[in-house]
Amino acid sequence: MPYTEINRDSLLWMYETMVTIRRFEEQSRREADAGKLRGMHSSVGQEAVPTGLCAHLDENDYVLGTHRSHHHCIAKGLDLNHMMAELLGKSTGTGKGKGGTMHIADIDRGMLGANGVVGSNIPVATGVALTAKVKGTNQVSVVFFGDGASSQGVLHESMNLAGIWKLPVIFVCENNRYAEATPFEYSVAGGSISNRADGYGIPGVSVDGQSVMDMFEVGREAVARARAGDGPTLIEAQTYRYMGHFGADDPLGYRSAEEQQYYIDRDCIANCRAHILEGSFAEESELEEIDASCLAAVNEATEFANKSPFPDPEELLQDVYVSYS
Ligand SMILES: Cc1ncc(C[n+]2csc(CCOP(=O)(O)OP(=O)(O)O)c2C)c(N)n1
Ligand SMILES: [Mg+2]
Repeated sequence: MPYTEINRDSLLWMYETMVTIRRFEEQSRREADAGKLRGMHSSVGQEAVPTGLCAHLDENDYVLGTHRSHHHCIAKGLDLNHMMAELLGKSTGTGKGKGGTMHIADIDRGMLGANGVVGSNIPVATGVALTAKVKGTNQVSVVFFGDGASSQGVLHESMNLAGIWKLPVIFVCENNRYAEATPFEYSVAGGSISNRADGYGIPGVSVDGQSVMDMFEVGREAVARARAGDGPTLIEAQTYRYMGHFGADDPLGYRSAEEQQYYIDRDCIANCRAHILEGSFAEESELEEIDASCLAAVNEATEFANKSPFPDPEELLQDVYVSYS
């Protein structure tokens, strides 16, 4: 794929964002292994997908995620300290510690929420796009979801409405080849998710989700299309999660070591690093400085989160959607 508009600043931002996500996820895993959080779904391996897309968004645009959403939140610019605190259930977290890993949201930064109910954010993002269109705000709504979620009826209803009303929504399927232990080949009829866009008269594109440069190109076009009022795009990003579904499962129980290695050999961070160096966009030493600052930021967030207090039990029923009093 020809890379038309990727300048040094964009490339370095994307490299930094992906390294930050990787370090954050490794640390989250350690915190989970130490028993400080539950239900952590690692996004290691999938960093390029939201990074290449979010490079085209500003803070007024919206992102909606899934149960596996730490990478979406970081790519949308959420504060690492408050994210890590949310994971550990602390009062300084994005949701004051009541949401946890699967429900991180920061409305001020346009992250309308991760969500543990598979597929549920797809129609919400479509409604958000409808609001933007009716109000004429020029905002774009991006929803990430998995290959498993792609067979939920709500995606099809949403693509239909977004198609007829030309809504500024981008449907991004992260096809990491598995829904828990169920392989994509078993659960997706027709062998392609992007082809499903044809039925709704909207563009559907399959892209190498391990290449942040490819994601950037496809994202640029989809965001421009949405902003121009030309309607939605369905992006199927071919990617892979390196870890188990949620940490406690052994992925080698349902996939081969050779398959895992195939994707690890095409790692998005190594791939971007090579692209930067080969194109002389930066020196090795500059990348090392970025690596060090990403690690330092994650370490700082971990310290902040661990030192923060748990919410007061008196606050249990505050800020919750439904309470019994
Ligand atoms: C409506 C609903 N059904 C089932 C589940 C249980 N569940 C949690 S994650 C998951 C698999 C999702 O797979 P996919 O959409 O491919 O996302 P990935 O985990 O690969 O990121 C399932 C079935 C759920 N959380 N919500
Ligand atoms: Mg999946």
